[in-house]
Amino acid sequence: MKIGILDSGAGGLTILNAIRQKSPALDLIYLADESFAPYGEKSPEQIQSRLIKIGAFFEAQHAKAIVVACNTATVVAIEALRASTHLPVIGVEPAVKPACRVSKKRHVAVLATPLTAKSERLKELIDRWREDSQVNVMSSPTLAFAIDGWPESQSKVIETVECLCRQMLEQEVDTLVLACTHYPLVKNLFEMALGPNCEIIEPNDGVVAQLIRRLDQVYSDEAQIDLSSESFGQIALFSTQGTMNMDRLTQWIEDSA
Ligand code: DGN
Repeated sequence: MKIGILDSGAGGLTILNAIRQKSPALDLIYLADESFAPYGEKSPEQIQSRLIKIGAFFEAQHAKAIVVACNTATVVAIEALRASTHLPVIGVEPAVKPACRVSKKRHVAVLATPLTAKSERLKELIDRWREDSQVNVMSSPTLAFAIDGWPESQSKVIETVECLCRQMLEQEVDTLVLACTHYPLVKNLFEMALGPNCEIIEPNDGVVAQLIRRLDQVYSDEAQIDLSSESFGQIALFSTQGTMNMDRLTQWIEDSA
């Protein structure tokens, strides 16, 4: 059973790896929309029409479900994609709920792209789950794109992460939500800059659980065969920028597995 996974670049590979670990028999088609990156600087309408095209691509590839492995695209365009395809569509959302539950000092930071940071959906999640926690929303217009440029952009990535983490430490944040799928690719840099007293929350587990639930609901017996098998399915990588970044994407998968 094939699953289509999309992101603007390498970030969604963190979700691909999580799906692979939980359900290795699924065939995974990954589309890095690099010619249109970064999504964080586009208008919602631009991302919506982009996702509708990518949905049609996955349908043509005979995918059985689509995972929008990008917070930005989820908050601004998932409904437009759902309206355009008969396939189940699973998105990724900022993990505000688990963060507010684990924060001991009741001080959470959510780090996202500018579009996610100013979205209504993030506001709703914070209003719903914050209770007595203070939740600081922080955004970086450059970090996701810089991560896509790794390793050439390494010093820029390190400098940006350190600068953001300094602000979080000054504000005595004890729980950080990585609300862009690119950021877990450099989780070690956040861990180094924040030290052991700050918990870092990623969204992967929730997305995988939701995918499995939907496959089970929509395809029942057929899905069960793939979900219970221990054999390995295939991974196909596509980039809208052509083939030049394939080696780098493959390397990310190996490094972050
Ligand atoms: N990985 C995307 C996200 O989760 O928001 C980054 C989008 C972008 O291109 N900046």
